[in-house]
Amino acid sequence: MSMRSPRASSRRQRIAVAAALVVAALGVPSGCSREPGGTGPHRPRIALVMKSLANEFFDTMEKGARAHQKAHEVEYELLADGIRDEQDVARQNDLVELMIAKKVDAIVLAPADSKALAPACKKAADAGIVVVNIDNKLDAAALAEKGLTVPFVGPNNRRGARLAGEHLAKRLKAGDEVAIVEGLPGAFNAIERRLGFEDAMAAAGMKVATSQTGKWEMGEANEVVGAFLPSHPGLKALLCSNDSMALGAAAALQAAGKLGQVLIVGYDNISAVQERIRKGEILCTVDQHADQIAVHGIEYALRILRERSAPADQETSVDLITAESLK
Ligand code: ALL
Repeated sequence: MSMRSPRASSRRQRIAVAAALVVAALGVPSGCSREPGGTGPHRPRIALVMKSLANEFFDTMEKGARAHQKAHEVEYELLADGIRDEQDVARQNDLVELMIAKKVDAIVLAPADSKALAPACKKAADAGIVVVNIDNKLDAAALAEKGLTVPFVGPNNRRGARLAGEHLAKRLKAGDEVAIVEGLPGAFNAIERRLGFEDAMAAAGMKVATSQTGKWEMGEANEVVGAFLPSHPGLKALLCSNDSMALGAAAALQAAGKLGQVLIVGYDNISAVQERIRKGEILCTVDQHADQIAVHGIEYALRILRERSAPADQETSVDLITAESLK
């Protein structure tokens, strides 16, 4: 039979006090909600809603977020989910609705479509849920129409694409023909990347012979590039708005016997593309630090919950990745 000694119970009390001090020092949000029917404050629940988990970019994003949560376990709880297909906007909408039903404290969202997700964000905000937009910016007009302000934490995609385009331009001569492989047209970051590529090509005097969507997908890009290659035999480069599409473009060039002759630019810095850059099959990509994008959004959401303030947008970094920088 075990009896609790006064020494053991006072040790337990000391541990409880120490734990409370740690929690206080870590600044657990004061505005957090309470367990239903419970008495003590609970850790805020942050929902991370991503796009296609089949894309390494989002897998890296999720891993980064999970590592951050593990290191800040006492501060918050993380619920993470995403869609399987880049274009499944309806499913992503359902995921946001599900998080609203779960009464999370904040939703950190990388929207698959900049306009279509605005109503779900409004619904979340009306339910008192903090919404932080990451990665792909929500459409300003769609938000204004709903009378909603949602802070954006993410990169300047036009600048990132321009960096890659400028690097490519050094390998071309004025008047050379290039093609752009765009992301989904309803995504603001897809539009911005096209504009960034166009900026760089215009500044260097290149001719954009065609610009078509590969819908962010390897297979789609493979098809679209395979289809336009024969009608543009003089193409010198393909500027792809993400790495999945750069891989699809590389396969199309390989099938046409042109891999290595037509330069390829990607965006995301996924591992498969790093390998191709080292081999000289892809010229460069852009690192938007996938592992940190959601982390910045989560930290931002925690800050809003804590301070109940509405901080301004926050720009995250983009870096050019070349064979040189990978050494
Ligand atoms: C964007 C990301 C990545 C990704 C793409 C595909 O929002 O920034 O570039 O490859 O989505 O979903």
